[in-house]
Amino acid sequence: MPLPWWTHAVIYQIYPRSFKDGNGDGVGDLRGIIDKLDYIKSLGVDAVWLNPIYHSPGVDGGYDISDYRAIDPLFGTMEDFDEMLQGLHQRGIRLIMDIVVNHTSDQHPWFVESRKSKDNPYRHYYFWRKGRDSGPPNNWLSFFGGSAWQFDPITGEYYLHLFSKEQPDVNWENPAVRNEFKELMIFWLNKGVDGLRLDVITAISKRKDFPDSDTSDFNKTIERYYANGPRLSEFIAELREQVWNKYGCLTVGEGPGITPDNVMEYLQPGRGLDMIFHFGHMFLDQGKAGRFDPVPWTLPEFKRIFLSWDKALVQGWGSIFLGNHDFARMVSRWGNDKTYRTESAKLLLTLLLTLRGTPFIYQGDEIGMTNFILKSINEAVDVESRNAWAQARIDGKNEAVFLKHINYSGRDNARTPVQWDDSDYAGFSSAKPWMPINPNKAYVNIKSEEVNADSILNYFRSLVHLRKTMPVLITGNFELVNVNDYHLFTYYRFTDEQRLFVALNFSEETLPFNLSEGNRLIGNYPLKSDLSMLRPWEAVVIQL
Ligand code: TEU
Repeated sequence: MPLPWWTHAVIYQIYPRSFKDGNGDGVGDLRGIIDKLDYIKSLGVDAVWLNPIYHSPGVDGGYDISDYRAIDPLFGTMEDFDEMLQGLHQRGIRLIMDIVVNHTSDQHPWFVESRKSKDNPYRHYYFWRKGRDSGPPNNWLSFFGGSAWQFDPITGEYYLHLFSKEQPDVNWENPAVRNEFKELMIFWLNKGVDGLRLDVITAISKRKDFPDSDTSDFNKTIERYYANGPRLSEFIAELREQVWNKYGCLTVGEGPGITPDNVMEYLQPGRGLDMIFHFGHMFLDQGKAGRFDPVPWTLPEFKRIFLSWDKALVQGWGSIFLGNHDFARMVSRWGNDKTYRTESAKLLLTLLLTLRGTPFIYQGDEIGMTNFILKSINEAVDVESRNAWAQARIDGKNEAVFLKHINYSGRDNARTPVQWDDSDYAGFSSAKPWMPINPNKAYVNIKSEEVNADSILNYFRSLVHLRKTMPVLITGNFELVNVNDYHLFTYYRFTDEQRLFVALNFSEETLPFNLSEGNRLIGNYPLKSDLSMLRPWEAVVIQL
């Protein structure tokens, strides 16, 4: 039986407000995407995952939705959407829409009604609870700092919001809510959308007694209290049976809190999701207090995480990503964005495109875009950074230290406009963009990469071509070599017919290494006669 299209796809993530501005208001939009359809096609990718473009007050970059069936005017019109979708399909590119299933905006009509009175028909679309000892119902904390409960004076009760207080969690225990979400998924699938990315789907089943969390480790709290609720598999199976099977659409769930031990519960053939994003590596450098509590990481830890997830997903299908709109730029986080930006960006792309599982590449990572350093916390735009600093200030944290944390792991890093050329606004817009342009657009931009045969962009294209011409990279087994090596990430991909070896030097060292076997299929340094060493941040893929 042939594997479904998404198993051999490369998927490109577009964060629309930072991709390309098509109407000169300084914010990316659908017309901007339409202007760049040929560029997207030139990457060789098979699908686009588009972050939310629905009506939203914009508290959380569009993840606070007030109308799931309407395009926010910031991004354009439904006609623009139809033109973009048609343009993608004409180029053989599928579209995956982002459906936020865990919460709505507090401006959504459902919530506007729900908070009006305790007997309002929409009251139980959300979670309302009485306070405890004149405080919140339990000790849960929001991802964005502070309590996960907001007191509402109209009815004197608290409502749950795992994210900002403007994002009340919806109640999937309520069949009416489940039907609402089925209907809105069907609305977009009827428009011809090819897949759904389901935001924080692992949190939609709540532990209805809302027990206090017994750990101060935030990622443990997510795993034990927010995600993996008692009816999660059941709710996913209901969507599979009543919606997704009818359309044959791709479903990829965002899975904070899942583990290698439980992931397959959510990927059961015929009952589950097709793929799920895990956060093992993405939370690796987060301490007990989460994103703004950075801790050092080591390459062996990084490799062990990939190994454990590859083993866990042998029966399922993995998704591979090293960055997205929620995390720092991959070359700044995992690579060396100073002396070896080009080499390490290519190395990370080699990892992304040669592991087992469908690779998701985030806009701008194909040219090694880097983090953007804020000079002051006041420059932070993202609600997660701003709320976290507000809480940190209450807790008496040092501003300079916190700014360092925000510059290391804040989400604004990934949301500076895509750098199309070296002009004032980097070819992103004709007006001052909503977010600052990274000054390195002078030399980090698509235009200059296009004309350089050795650019990161053209290396990425070659990697995509390699992945599409080597079935072993799609279905081949994965065998990690020497997990304890602190500098080298090396592994085999093999089937009965083909065997590849990938060697990645995650260091500034030149290391002895025998490269004499086989023939090199791709590498991020010029070929050399001396095949006895790996240069700093050198990546090679060898056919044995
Ligand atoms: O992210 C949810 C999530 O669990 C985290 O991975 C994410 O990093 C978040 O910032 C907490 O640190 C999804 C969306 O990708 C994110 O953009 C939204 O802010 C969030 O849900 C709420 O919808």
